Amino acid sequence: MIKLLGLRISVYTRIARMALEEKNVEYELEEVDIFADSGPPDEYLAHNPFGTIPSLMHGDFYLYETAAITRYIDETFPGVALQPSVSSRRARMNQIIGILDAYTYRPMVWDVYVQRIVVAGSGGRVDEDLVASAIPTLQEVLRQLDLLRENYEFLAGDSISLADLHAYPMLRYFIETPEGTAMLASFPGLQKWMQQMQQRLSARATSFHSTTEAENGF
Ligand SMILES: N[C@@H](CCC(=O)N[C@@H](CS)C(=O)NCC(=O)O)C(=O)O
Repeated sequence: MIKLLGLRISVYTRIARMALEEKNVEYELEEVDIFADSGPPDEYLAHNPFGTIPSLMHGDFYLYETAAITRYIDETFPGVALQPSVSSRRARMNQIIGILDAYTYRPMVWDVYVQRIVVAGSGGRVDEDLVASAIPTLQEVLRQLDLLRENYEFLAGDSISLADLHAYPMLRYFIETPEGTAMLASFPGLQKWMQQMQQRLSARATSFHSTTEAENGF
C-alpha cells in the first residue's frame, strides 16, 4: 500500500502525486498540516526532521525529498517510463529539476504567488519589494526552460518526464498572478507546453483547486 503524506495545496506534494498518477499507482493521500501554528506534528518530524512535505510510505519503506520520491515511483512501478533512456536527455531532465528546486520554487511560489494571491486575498499587505526582487530570477528561469527544451514537445524530450511533473505545479500557481501570465506570454513554446500539461489526467486528478483546472482555464 502506498501512502503519500502531504497537502493537496502543496506544490511538492502535487509533483509526487502527478508521478503516481502518470504511473497509475493506487495511493492514499494523508493530509499532514505542516503549516499549522504549532508546526509539523511530532510524529511527522520523527520520520522527516526537516518537516517538509511530501513523504512517501511504501510498506515499511519511508522516503522524503521529492526528487528521490518521483525517481523511486518511476523505477518501482510498471507503466510508462518517466526518465529518458538516453543519458544526455536524462541529464537534461535532472538539470531542469535542479533549476526548479534551487532557483524557481521559492521566488515563484513564495515570493510571487503567495504574496499576490494568498496574502492579497486575505487582505494583507503585499510585499512589493519581495515580488519585484523575484522577477529577474524568474525571467531567467523561464528563458532557460525555453532554451533547454529546444524544440521538443516536453521539457526533456519528446515524451513526458519527471522534469515536466516537477515544473508544472510551480508554473500552475505562477500563472495565477499577473506577473506569471505576462511572463509566460513572452514564451509561446512554454505556454503551449503548459496548455498541454493542463489537459493531462495527472494534472486534472491533482488540481490544487476544488474544481478542475480545465474548468478554471488560464
Ligand atoms: N526539498 C524538499 C522541498 C519540499 C518543500 O519545500 N515542500 C514545501 C511545501 S510545497 C514545504 O514542505 N515547506 C515547508 C518548509 O519548508 O518548512 C523536497 O524536495 O521534498
